[in-house]
Amino acid sequence: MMRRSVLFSPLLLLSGCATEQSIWNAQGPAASRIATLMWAIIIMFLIVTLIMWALLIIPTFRRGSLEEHAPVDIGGGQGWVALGGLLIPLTVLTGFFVAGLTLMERFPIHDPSNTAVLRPDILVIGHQWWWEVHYLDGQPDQRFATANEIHIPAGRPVTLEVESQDVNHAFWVPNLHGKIDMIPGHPNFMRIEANHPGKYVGQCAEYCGEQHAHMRLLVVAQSAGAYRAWTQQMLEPGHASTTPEAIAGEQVFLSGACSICHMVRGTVAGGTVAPDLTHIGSRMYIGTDSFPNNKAYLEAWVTHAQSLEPGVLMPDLTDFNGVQLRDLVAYLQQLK
Ligand code: HEC
Ligand SMILES: [Cu+2]
Repeated sequence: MMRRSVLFSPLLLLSGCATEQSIWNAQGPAASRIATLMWAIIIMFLIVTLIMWALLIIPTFRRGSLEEHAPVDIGGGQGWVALGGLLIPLTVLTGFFVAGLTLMERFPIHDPSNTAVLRPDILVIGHQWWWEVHYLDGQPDQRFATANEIHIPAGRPVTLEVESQDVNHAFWVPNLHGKIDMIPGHPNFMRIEANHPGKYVGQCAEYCGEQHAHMRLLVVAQSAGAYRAWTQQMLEPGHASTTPEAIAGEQVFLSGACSICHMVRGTVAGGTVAPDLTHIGSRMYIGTDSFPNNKAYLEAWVTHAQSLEPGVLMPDLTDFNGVQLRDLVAYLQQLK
């Protein structure tokens, strides 16, 4: 029993990963198709490898005359070379090349029956090292921006337009779809769909500098009702401060450096070079989905962003006393 569990531990590790960011656990139609092709390639690879090993090992157990073991160029055998070196690789690789191209064609970026001009639902702009997210759906007064946490309705395709503000990035949520490049000045499109409500973790998949590894992403798929409620919440301006701490914290935020870089809609903070903080209190993580969004991490982030994520484009801000820091974090937390 013991030995068997040790034997299967690599498999257990794989299934352990499958609950989060994983290509083995397809949660949308596009990811399922990619996974099918992946399994076909893995199985074909195993078959070819097994045959190769058999061809190598079986002759070593054969006894026979010297004549029988003569080099191939004497006894003929070019047929084997042509078969194993040319015909089989050509057939297998051409087959997968065609299968790959056919699969790519099956990812329409918008409904093929809809001939209207392509209009994406969400625009995602990559920054060093965070994601700017604009909801373009609906009427102009229904549009809003947020960052790092993308909500989508479950069971419905959503068209994304992706590009970059600085260097190349790549958008990748393995449970939902393949990778797509985010290139400055060159928009790309992708249609993602999640079969069920849930949280799907993504990651920038193109090396983009020092904090590339922390450039995580969270996609939250919700039921239609929950999604509608979320968009209504996002359309609201920043929550008015009511507690004494939050009121004091708002003053710290607006009078300090924060408002130069960050936006909180409904206040004078109108910075656009950093994540929109209008509803930061409602996000699950901070630091581009790298740390839990709680009091301790918010305090650490504001004063020591450079220790948590060295090189990140937010300086350490240490000009406040303890009370001001507490108030500032209270203000951020109530921005739901
Ligand atoms: C020089 C510009 C700049 C200033 C000033 C600045 N920030 Fe930031 N801030 C950033 C950038 C850039 C990021 C994104 C960092 C990353 O790559 O994850 C960020 C991220 C954050 C985040 C995490 C957001 C998320 O969704 O992950 C919080 C919270 C935050 N800043 C709060 C503050 C507060 C509070 C202040 C003022 C005390 C402040 N910032 C001042 C540039 C700035
Ligand atoms: Cu990157």
